Amino acid sequence: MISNRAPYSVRRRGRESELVRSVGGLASTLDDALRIRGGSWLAWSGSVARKVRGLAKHPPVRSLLVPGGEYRLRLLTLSERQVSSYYHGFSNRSLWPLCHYFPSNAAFDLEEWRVYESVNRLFARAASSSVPRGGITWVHDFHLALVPRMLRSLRPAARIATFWHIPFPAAAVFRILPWAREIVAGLLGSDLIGFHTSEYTTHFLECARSLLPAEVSVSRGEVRYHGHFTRVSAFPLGVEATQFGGYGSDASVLKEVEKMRLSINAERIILGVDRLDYTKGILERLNAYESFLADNPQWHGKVCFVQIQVPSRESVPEYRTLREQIDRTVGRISGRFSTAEWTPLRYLCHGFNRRELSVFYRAADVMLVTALRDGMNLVAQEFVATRSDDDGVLILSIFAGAAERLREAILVNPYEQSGIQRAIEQALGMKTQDRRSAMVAMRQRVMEEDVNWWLGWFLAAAAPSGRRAKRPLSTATR
Ligand code: GDG
Repeated sequence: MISNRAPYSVRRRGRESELVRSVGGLASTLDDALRIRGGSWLAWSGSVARKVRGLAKHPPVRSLLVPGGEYRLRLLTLSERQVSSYYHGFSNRSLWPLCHYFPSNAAFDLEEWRVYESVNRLFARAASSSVPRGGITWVHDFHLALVPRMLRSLRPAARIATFWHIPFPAAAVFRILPWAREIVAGLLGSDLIGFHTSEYTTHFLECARSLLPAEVSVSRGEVRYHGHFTRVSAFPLGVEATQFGGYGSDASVLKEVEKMRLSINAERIILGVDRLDYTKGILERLNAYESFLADNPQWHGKVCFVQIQVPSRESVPEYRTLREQIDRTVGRISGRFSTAEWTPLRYLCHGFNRRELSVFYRAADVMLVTALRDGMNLVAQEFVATRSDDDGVLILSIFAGAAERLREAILVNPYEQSGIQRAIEQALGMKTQDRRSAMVAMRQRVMEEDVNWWLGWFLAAAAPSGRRAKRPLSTATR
């Protein structure tokens, strides 16, 4: 496994260091899979070294056994400059905004690109010593797009599979990136490239065709470039559905749900859960809620919108500005509508673990996911998985990858404020029977096509015989 962040962080305890597992998320699932299969995981340590001799060319790689000793974690130390240019810079300020259709938020800096390239080379070099014989090297995400080709040149026989976790935009947008060709060529060092949706897959293939002298079959999802064959396909990621479903019917969780509903003291609860990011459409959602309240006085005193927001990327200026805008908007709405008895909005600006999130998911009547673009959006699927009561309404952006799987949600274009407002009105007025039939249909798919279904399918497709791997029917058939 090769990814930017590791599933563990290192904590110092006097002279000793200890590995602390990150809570929840896909990393934990992949960690579990490696524990079963064995192997190694190469990632940036997450910390920044101020001065280490020879860091730029030969960074120290710390090799640690994960607790229990099932596999090795190999952690790369990066310098301050490397982290700021490769991670905060090129990854988060060039690729991220462009892939989410925000070219105006993107900055393109030659120096940052060069550092991105050199850090990708460090990863490829470090990985080349642990390429498994007969096994798969799995590269994750946009931080490491050049690694597949670099690793291929060092280890021509390696079996390399890459999963891209964010949207892949239309060729007309991706071509804005001055190094678009290099990124596409870099990814094509893989034997398999996976995306969340068929739309992203097609976009990537069209980029390969228009930017490179490559033979491309869009319909078969195949590329031949410099004599190397790559299969490109959609593998929509699922969630830890069994765990969330379990929380949704756990007696102690349900007790907390009751307590939460009593303390929020509203007939209906609307919920938003996001990492703070301009791609998530938080501001758009708040504005729509404000106009909903302005136009629907009959709901005053009866509805509460709970927005959970986990701070992220605070060193990138766009994120700091957004945080200020959201803070101001929340203040404006609360000030405008709150009364001594009623709080129309609760704003929780910190993270929660899976069990705590499940209490919110289960307590909500309406879940609002209004991402302006989102590779998949796991939160929407987690909400559905938790609803073992088959109740609750999901309002979902058409620009989230999850909309392909959750077609029975109330689908909205998040760029249309009045559309979000109408969806809120519709959701609050929906009959029990209609809520149930939509939730039952969505839940069946989320439970069947869970993260293990995805993992098994992707690994089968990544294996040397993978060209014949078909989409499995469901987890039940594994
Ligand atoms: C990227 C792509 C794609 C835990 N505590 C909190 C919290 N978590 C967990 C959630 C969920 C995950 O974090 C968030 O996943 P999302 O998919 O919603 O969003 P990104 O972080 O942007 O993830 C995305 C994903 O990669 C996987 O490929 O789906 O499109 O952008 O599992 O349970 N989340 C929040 N608050 C917490 O307190 N918001």
